[in-house]
Parts: sequence; C-alpha cells; structure tokens
Amino acid sequence: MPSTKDSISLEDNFGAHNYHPLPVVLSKGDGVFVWDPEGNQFYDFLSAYSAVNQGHCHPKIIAALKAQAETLTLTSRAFYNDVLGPYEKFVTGYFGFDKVLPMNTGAEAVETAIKICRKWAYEKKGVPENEAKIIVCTNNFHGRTTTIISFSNDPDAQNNFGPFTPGFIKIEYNNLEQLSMALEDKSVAGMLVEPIQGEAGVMVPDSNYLQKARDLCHQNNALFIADEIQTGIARTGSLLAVCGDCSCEGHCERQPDHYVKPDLLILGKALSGGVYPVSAVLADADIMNVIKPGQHGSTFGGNPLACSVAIAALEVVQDEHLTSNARHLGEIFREKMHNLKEETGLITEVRGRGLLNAIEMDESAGSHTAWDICVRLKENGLLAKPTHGNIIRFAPPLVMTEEQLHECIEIISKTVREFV
Ligand code: IF1
Repeated sequence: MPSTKDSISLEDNFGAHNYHPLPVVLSKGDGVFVWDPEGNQFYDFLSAYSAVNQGHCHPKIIAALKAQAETLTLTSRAFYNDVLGPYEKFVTGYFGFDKVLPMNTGAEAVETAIKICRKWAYEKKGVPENEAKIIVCTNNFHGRTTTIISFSNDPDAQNNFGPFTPGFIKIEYNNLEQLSMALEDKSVAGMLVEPIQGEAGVMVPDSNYLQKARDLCHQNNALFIADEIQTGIARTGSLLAVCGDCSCEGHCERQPDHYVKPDLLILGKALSGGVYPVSAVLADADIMNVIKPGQHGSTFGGNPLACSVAIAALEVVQDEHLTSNARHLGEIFREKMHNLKEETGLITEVRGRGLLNAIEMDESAGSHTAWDICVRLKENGLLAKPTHGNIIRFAPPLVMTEEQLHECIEIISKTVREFV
C-alpha cells in the first residue's frame, strides 16, 4: 500500500481538488482508532462527520455486510427482494413511523424529503402548482446538490453553480418570530431544519425551539422536516436530537411529552455505521403515500446490502447502549472543555450535546489557530478538523470508553495549552 507521502501525491495528481484535508492519510480503522500507512495510531474525533457512531469496522456490521455481499447485493426496485421488506418493518418500528423511503446519500434523502413535502402541499394542502415554498434556516448544511445549495448562504457552496432552484424562504435559526411570520405565507409547504446545526459550528437552539417550531408549522398546515443525518442515531445523547435534552434511555419516539416527532425524518451517515451509503426518509402513511409508483426512486435505494448493513448498525446502537454512553461522555467532555476555557482564555465558547461538541477559539487567536491546533492534535495522536474558521468540532465514535475519553481530553488540553 502507498506511504502517506505517496497517497497524498496520488490524490493531488489524479483527484479533483474539492477538499483540503488535514495532512494525514488513513489506512486502517478499528473502533475509536485509525492508523496511517506508517502505523501511527490516532483517536478519531470526527467519526467521518458522525457516520461512524458505532466505531470503525464494527464486527457485527462488517459480518452483515460480508454475508449479504456473498448472497445478493443489488436487484433494483424493478423486482422485490427478501431483505427490503424486513428492513422497512424494522426501521419504521425502530423510529416510530408508518413508512420509509430508502435512498443512499444524505443529500438524496434531503432531496426526497423536499419532493414529498412539495407534493403533499399540492395534493393535500391545495397550494397552487409550482408555488410551494419550504422554509430553511440560515447557515444550514443539508448537502451539496444544486437544489440544496440553492438555499445555502455559504458563498463557497453557491458561487458559480447557478441558476438556483426557487421556492425556499430563509429565516434565522432559533428564531420563532421569523418562523411565525414566514408561515403566514399560505404557499409554505414545510420547514426543513437541523435539530443542531453541525457544520455551522454545532449551534444548539433554545430547549423549546424545536417543539415550538413544529407547533407553529402544524398551526399553519405545514410539515416539520428534521434533518437528523448528522445529529441522529444516538450522536447527541438521545436516539434523535429532536428528543431534546431528555434523560430517558433514548427511545423517545414513544414518549410524546418531549419527543418532537417530525412529519418527515431524514437519516443517513450512521444509519450504516459508515460501512455503506444508506439514507432514508421516514413518514406516516398520510404523507408518504403522496408518492406513487414511478414518481421517485434510485438504482441503489433499498438494495439488499444496504438494508442488511443498516439493520446491523441500528442493532449495535441498541445493544451497546450508545445513546446513554454518548450522553454520559458528552457531559464529562463539556465540563472538561469549560475548565480548559477558564484556564487558557483561548476558547470563547463550548457548545454541544451528547458527543457532538465544538469549541470556538477566540477571534483574536485567528482561524489559522484552529487549523494549527488540529495539526498539533494530529501530531499528539488525535484527529479533529475545524468547521468554519475558528471552530473545532469534536465528535468521536459513540463506542468510546470513559477511560479513552479522559485520555483524549488530556491530549486536547495539553495541545490547546501549547497555544496560550
Ligand atoms: C462534505 C459538512 C458535516 C449533513 C446534514 C445532509 C448532509 C450532511 C446535516 C448530506 C453531510 C457531510 C458532508 C461532507 C462533510 C459533512 C459535513 F461539513 F459538509 F457540513 F457533517 F457537517 N444533512 N455532511 O451534515 O449528506 O450527501 O454528504 O451523505 O460534503 O464534505 P451526504
């Protein structure tokens, strides 16, 4: 296998330059650890942006992948297969919805939810054809397709990719007054929102925001669409981030008192444990049934391999109590980061829930500092990457032990102190 140097050179020479990775090459992963070609070990504190919640190469998920891969991988939806139905029963029961529309990438699932929401608006709400609007929040991240970047306010995501898809209204995140005003437009079909804005820098809304946002949507006959691609599947210390900062054992979908059940739930990433592209949109029948045969789909959507992997990935979350582990370790992590903030004066804010956390470096420290800190973290054996400018996101696999977390906290603290 190529060395670190050769791997980087090959990517530079033959790959599109659509990323600026940290200068590290990964060649092996196991649980919370990854290794480079020279055998250097690192703690993974990004988890492939929360796709590897179950840890790298989880044996149960890999076993499911191998078994299905030797049996039947893809049938297309031109025919039935004997894995999709059992998966659909499993995943709808797991999250408490009537139906699921299986897709592959997160962006495909977001596009799917947008299409379902628009179709529902025309056929159920009576919005005039081609006039449906969907409310989105500023600083959102929902993927990189042309429609999705049409409602981004990130210049890098938008510049020179026009013309853009119309039909989206931008409001401030965590601003119920603006939502209420936007909903006065009767052509509004729904609201698409991240329960916690990951890429924006792990922005956690007020505790009652999601509940009140959904209530406002329903008062105005509009759908509440939760993009849990990054926040879902135990990452934030509950099964879904729309469960809020609850203390129950994660399966809040059956506890309506605090579970803000979305009309459309979008999942991806850890739905497969990072082993295979699997995404999904879940909804109850009255909404999902607006989609009729031939109106939506994809070659790989709901393929047997994806379904087998996803069942195993979700079983691991339950069997290994990843929800409560994420909640417990997250509390420890934020407490220690708050201490580091007080000690060093370099950190202006510590944010997060469960094991989706971020530290915001003091502006005077400059955005290069966040990058430089991540380079030093790598040299000290821990991988993390800045989001926008001076914010560093910390999101380890949810299988991490408390002992390992304390070791990582020591690495992070020691490294940040070098920059005081
Ligand atoms: C990249 C960001 C994170 C997502 C939410 C939909 C999608 C994502 C909330 C689309 C994907 C990924 C994309 C990846 C890096 C990563 C990311 F930095 F881009 F913004 F996590 F914050 N909704 N997020 O977070 O899912 O189509 O990628 O499967 O594009 O670099 P996808």
